[in-house]
Amino acid sequence: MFNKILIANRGEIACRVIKTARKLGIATVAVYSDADANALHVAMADEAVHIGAAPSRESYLLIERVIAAAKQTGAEAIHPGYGFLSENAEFCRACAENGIVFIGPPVGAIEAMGSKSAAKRIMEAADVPLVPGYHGEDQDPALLKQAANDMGYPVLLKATAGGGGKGMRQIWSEKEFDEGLAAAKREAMNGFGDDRMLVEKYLTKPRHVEIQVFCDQLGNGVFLAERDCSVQRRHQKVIEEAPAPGVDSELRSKMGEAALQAAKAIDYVGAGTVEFLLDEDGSFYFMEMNTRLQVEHPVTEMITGQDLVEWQLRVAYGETLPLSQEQVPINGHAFEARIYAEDPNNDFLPVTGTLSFLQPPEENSHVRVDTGVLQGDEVSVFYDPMIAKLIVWDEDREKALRRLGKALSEYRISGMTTNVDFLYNLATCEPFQKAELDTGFIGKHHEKIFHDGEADIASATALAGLYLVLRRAQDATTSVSAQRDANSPWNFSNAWRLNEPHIHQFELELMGQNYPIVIEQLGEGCAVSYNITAAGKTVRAQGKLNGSELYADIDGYRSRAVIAEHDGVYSLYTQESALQFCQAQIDLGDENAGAGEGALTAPMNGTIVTLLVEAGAEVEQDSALLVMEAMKMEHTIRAPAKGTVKEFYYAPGDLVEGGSDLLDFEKAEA
Ligand code: MV4
Repeated sequence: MFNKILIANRGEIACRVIKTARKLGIATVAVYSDADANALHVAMADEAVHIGAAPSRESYLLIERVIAAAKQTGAEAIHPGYGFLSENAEFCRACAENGIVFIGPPVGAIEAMGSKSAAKRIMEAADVPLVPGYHGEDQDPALLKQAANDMGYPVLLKATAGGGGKGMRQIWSEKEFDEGLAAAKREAMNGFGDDRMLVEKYLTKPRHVEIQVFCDQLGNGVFLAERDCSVQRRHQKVIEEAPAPGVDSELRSKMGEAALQAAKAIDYVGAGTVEFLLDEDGSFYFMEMNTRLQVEHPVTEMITGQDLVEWQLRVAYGETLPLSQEQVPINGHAFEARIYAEDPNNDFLPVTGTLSFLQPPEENSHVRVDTGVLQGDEVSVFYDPMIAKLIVWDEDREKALRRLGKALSEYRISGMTTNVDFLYNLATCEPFQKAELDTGFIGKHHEKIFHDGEADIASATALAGLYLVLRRAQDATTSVSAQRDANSPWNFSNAWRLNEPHIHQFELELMGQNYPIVIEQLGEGCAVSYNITAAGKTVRAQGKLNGSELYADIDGYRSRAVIAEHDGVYSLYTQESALQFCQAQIDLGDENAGAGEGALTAPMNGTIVTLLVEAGAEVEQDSALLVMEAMKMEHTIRAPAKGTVKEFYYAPGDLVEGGSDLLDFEKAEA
């Protein structure tokens, strides 16, 4: 087995390959760009070589730099991962020319699959089923039209030089053909500099079902079941699963044998994926073949119990396949959801930023997280904004899907927008649960998936208010007891006159709206409870804070939430949702906020009960300054910002009129 390999990639796949190499006792070399100097894959590798600036074309795509790094470190082989140079024939050739093993297929296989139309011709010769159509060299419009008429409408015009969904045009009737062909040719010439077309029967509700194949250098080949990747958005896979719902063992064998025929037709070696369009009637048609390990390979690993990177390393080293076809097991069901830094409510535009809070679900035999980032890392503009792949497994699809929903609800990320909520909505919507899959799924069920359904504001504000009042109690106990005699009855945040309610007031900013919250504190000691009034609703609440965990009971409904705070913004994660909120800033200079310049006024007529800090004290925002009693209720007056209490205007026992200035407060310099 190899002693040392270089991973010519970054992010989660680089980390993933390093893990298997480490398992096999193989030393690893990472390569990294300026932007990845502190990346996880660099830290995980035994050695690392800087190969250039952040833009991929100045680092990860520079063949000579990658080869030089391998030679500098004595790496015997290079794993290309996916993307970057993984399907680059020139790179594959450069490895061979430098005596370095390319962990992947022979260069001829890469070249054969590089052209969509050449690939189709090879598959046709190998009796691999193709969509009925025409993909010949003769591009006479009359011939193309005759082909369309012969196969029947609708047909799909595909630019030969296109791929990944680019350069396709549907033609629904003969009278549309001429204009449609002319438009498709213009677009292809503009987009690819090549206006050659192929014409195919248009499958209106196909599924994308792909077969994992593996071939060794000794002529052996097996298929490791299939994956359903129909849930895509603009040809980007979103959720993948294995095995494909509704594919029985007979259809699996047919597709698997067809995939192996395709692989054998190009003398394939290594991990490969043959993509098929599966029609509603069970017919399947070759779409394309990918000559690399796919992003979604983990779902195959979970149902077969195989480590496909280990297979790649063994096959590249010249070993025979670890299993024969009969020995390939298929157990249970697996899903993969791709966690992205992108905004589903803004056309999925990628977002950048710092992962200020990153708490994946706990991993176990059912939950796997493949990631290349840690809390505090930047998601930059230079690379694919994938944060992680969340993979789950269970005995059957229903159980696995339940695990996916739960794991997604436990994936807590703040510091940037992600697609986690979108994935949760998708995984839990009824059509997906019923496996009503086809490549138009997301478009068809848009309203179920994108429901930015009014987060239940009342419960959200109640939870937020409960958190803030418990946090205040915690802080008050810490700060006041630190400042004053520990035996004073005022020392405890929950110390007040028996049966006299204590009022807290907050102003929350939540989803761009301000929500005033009034919290009446009742009971004392461990029997503390609260009447929380917000968004027009009053609930009875109690709870406990344990670090970043909030155990809440709102009107008898008990739940657990996790709170992260960053720069004054709180992210509150519950089983159902994640919400961000912050305390609306009270502008000291704004007399409407009830606080004159530097002073704080009595909310109503009342009596000063106690002063909680000395004049001259420097305090943090929200520190308790004094307690006054009004209308049989106690009010704690707090510091609206970090600053200094210059002077109290009243002493305990004094009567004050509503609106009177109570003290002079000087806000700290920003
Ligand atoms: C098709 C098709 C329907 N009929 N060909 C999209 C990109 C490339 N993978 C081939 N694609 C399709 N070819 C015929 N004759 C529908 C698609 C298609 C698709 C295929 C797989 C996964 C997602 C897709 C999304 C839109 C269209």
